[in-house]
Amino acid sequence: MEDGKPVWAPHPTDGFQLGTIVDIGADSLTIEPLKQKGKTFLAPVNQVFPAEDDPNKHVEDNCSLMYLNEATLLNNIRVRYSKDKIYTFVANILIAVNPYYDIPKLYSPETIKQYQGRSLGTLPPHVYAIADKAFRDMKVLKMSQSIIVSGESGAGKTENTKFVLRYLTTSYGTGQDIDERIVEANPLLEAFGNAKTVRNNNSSRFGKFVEIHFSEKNAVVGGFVSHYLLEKSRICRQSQEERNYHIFYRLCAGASEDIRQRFYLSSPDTFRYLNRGCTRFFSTKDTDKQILQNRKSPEVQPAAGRPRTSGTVNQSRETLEHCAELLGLDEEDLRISLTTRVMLTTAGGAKGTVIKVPLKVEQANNARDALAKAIYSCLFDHVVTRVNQCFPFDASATFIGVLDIAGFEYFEHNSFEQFCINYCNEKLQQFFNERILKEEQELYQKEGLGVNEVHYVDNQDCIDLVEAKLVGILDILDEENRLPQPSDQHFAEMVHSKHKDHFRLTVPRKSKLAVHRNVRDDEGFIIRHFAGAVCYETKNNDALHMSLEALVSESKDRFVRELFENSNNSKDSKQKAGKLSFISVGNKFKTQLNLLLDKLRSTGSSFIRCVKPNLKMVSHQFEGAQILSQLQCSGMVSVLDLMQGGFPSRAPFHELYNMYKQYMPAKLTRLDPRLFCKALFKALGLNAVDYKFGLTRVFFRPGKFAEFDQIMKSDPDHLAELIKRVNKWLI
Ligand code: AD9
Ligand code: MG
Repeated sequence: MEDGKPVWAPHPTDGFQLGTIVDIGADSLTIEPLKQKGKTFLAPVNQVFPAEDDPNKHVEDNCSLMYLNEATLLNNIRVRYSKDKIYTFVANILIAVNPYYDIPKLYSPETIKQYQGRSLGTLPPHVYAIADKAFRDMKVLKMSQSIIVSGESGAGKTENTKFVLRYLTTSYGTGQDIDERIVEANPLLEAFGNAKTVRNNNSSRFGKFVEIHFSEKNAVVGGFVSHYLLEKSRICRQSQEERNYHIFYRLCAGASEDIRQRFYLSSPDTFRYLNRGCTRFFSTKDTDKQILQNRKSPEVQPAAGRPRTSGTVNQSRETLEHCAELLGLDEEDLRISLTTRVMLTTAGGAKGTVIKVPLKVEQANNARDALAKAIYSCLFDHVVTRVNQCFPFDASATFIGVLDIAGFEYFEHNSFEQFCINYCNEKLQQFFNERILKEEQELYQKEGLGVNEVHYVDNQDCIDLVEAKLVGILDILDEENRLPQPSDQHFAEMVHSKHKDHFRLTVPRKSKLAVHRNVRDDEGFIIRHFAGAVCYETKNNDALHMSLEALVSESKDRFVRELFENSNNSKDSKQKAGKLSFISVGNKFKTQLNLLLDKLRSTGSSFIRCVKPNLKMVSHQFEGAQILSQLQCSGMVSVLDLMQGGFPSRAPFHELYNMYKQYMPAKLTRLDPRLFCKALFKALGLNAVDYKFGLTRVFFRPGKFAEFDQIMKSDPDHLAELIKRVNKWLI
């Protein structure tokens, strides 16, 4: 950063601003902003970055910039976004900014055609380029592929996932029913698993991994959806401006008279579980489309028929009556199970006497809510099972899986749900580091390039804190729940006592000294995640009493009975008779997650990082500072550090040969590709520090490949001059 040259310095809302360095201190720099001459300010040295000469220039692959840092990345994305170019590559990673409006032709059938069979980088960055790369890699390497889509709520994960699925089935399907079914499973899953939140009108409240399976001949043969962590708290409570799952409002709004009567449906305002948030039937283009699509696919409809959790028991006798009827239960049994708790007494040595203890109002409310959550969560499992029955396959050679799962999150109150999501993100971040950072370094080694090792923060310690045997938080939680009197406070104490002085773990402080703004007075713990510290509360009201669970699993209604029979919950709790059935939600998720990661590790992978441009959810508004923090959270900054110190652009010898042989004299093209490149580079007088020859490809320093390409494709006069030089050098 020479004197007088423009630099990027921090800006509170834009992320960065252009300025020049006017003075250099011990650890801070004095910056004069370009836009406000004379108004100098101080900036920490490590937050000031060199800028490109032309701040309005943008590039398709960020790695072809001269300076790779978070500021030039942010600026490149900003300039491109202002021109409706929402996709940008950082090497093979795709960044996708949510445009919040339909960009004309961006996803048209013609665009789909264009991307088929084209190498990454030959066309503008696009989610289709990633989808096609996955397909070609699968075909050539005969290896399954996965595409990991990440980003915060409202960043566009689900939309991009749908574009990938649509692209693959349109391009490589067999033109049969199955292609459509894979795409059309989405509206159904979204009806039951998506809801309006303050961050996204169509927020996915579950994670999914959708696999498209292919035959030996690389044609679509079927699909499979795995789902993770449906948010259960929403069933009973929504914050202001948020809603319960879409399906409830749609049923209330659109069910036929017959169904309305059978299920005692009325306006959402009359249901306790729906009327405390927002009940508006909002109509986005999206939801209209979904409803229409639902109507087109009657064969998956039966699964949507029976969400019976709205209108649970309160003091009203009538509600109890309806609820008992719909669940196939005896009214009096249900009333007793909701208002009392069965306990085994050991008093006076009379071991095993069963007594019924009446519940306090709050406890009874919790029991009712736990029942509703358990039913809905079993119902959701059932919907996914039904969906999977719609695209069965006997045998598949390979698959392409797309992962759409919530990104790192923290709110004012963080519960077990956030804990699981963030634990999942730690695992995915580790996978990203492994694939991008570790493999990059391994490639340098394999190609015989002597470059310095790049260090990145390994988060294994954080993962161990959660999942280690016996001492991990999940096992401590299970242990707590095996106690006769589990308590939130005791659980938190156990976590702290087993991990004294753990770098990743701290006790929430009750005073202003709190280290994080999330800290509250409740019992809990703070975990220092890769993306920031989060305070978790250990309150848990999800426990479904045994008596309630036993009651429902013996319902007269076969459908209700089977819902519970097929869920793992009931099996678990029967084994551990008398215990609460939420015991292993955490450990079940751990198992699921580890299976997912094993699967991801066995596939080739691509990453799509989605970015939310603003909090207002509107088009054409780029809020730099919060976009920057998303890029930092997603690990993109470490990637840039690695690339800046290394050789981000690389091209196999044969590719360069094919690309440029047409411009070169025959004498040169008779050489084999490696020699061809060597001779060409020497003849051009390229600076040896700007590139390195590996065993199979040339590696370029940041920005140098673009320079080279420009020389090669410059005007005819210049090219003639070049050829002369090459000829001379060859003699
Ligand atoms: V959440 O974690 O599930 O809450 P997502 O999935 O990241 O979130 P989603 O894909 O649902 O976000 O996108 C939010 C909204 O942005 C969509 O409903 C669209 O209205 C809008 N969106 C997203 N991507 C695009 C796009 N490529 N073109 C146009 C888009 N609109
Ligand atoms: Mg989503």
